Amino acid sequence: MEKAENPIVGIIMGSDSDLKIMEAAAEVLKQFEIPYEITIVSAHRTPLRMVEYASSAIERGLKIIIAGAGGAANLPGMIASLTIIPVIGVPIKSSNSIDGWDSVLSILQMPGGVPVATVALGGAKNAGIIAAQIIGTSDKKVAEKLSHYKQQLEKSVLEKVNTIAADWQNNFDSK
Ligand code: RP5
Repeated sequence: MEKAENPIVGIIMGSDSDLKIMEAAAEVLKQFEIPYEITIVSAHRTPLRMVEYASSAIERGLKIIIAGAGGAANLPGMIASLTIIPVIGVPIKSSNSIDGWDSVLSILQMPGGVPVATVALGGAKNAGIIAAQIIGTSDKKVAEKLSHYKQQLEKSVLEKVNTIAADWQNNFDSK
């Protein structure tokens, strides 16, 4: 388990095969300087570890859990049933997935009362951003980094607008 000194976000996944997707969430948290831990917790294969992880989350200082799983992806929902901190679910198209919809629906279609904030298939990056946004509601430094991130997003699109406009004009003129 990779672990910052005092992690406030827990990133968990059902299998090491999910890591290539879930590492995008870790990259975002690193970018926003939010301490996190990342580990494997399987609802099917390590159910007792799952109970222990979720039920000790608050006392260990976690504020949010990002949980990714594929196929019959019940890890995020089970974690949500065991804690009151927000759970962000990342559906993963895994080797046992039919086409990814199985994982999307397993995580998304939680019954009323036990929500999992579900991102797109493979959307670990957005899970990291949502976690940062939640932290940013009470952490000014993270909020400032998020504002800067949004400004950069806008800037990069506007640069492409200018590039496309210039390229288009050049191509048009040369016809
Ligand atoms: C799920 O089963 C895991 O989250 C993973 O996406 C999928 C396949 O696991 P492996 O067979 O690759 O370990 O529980």
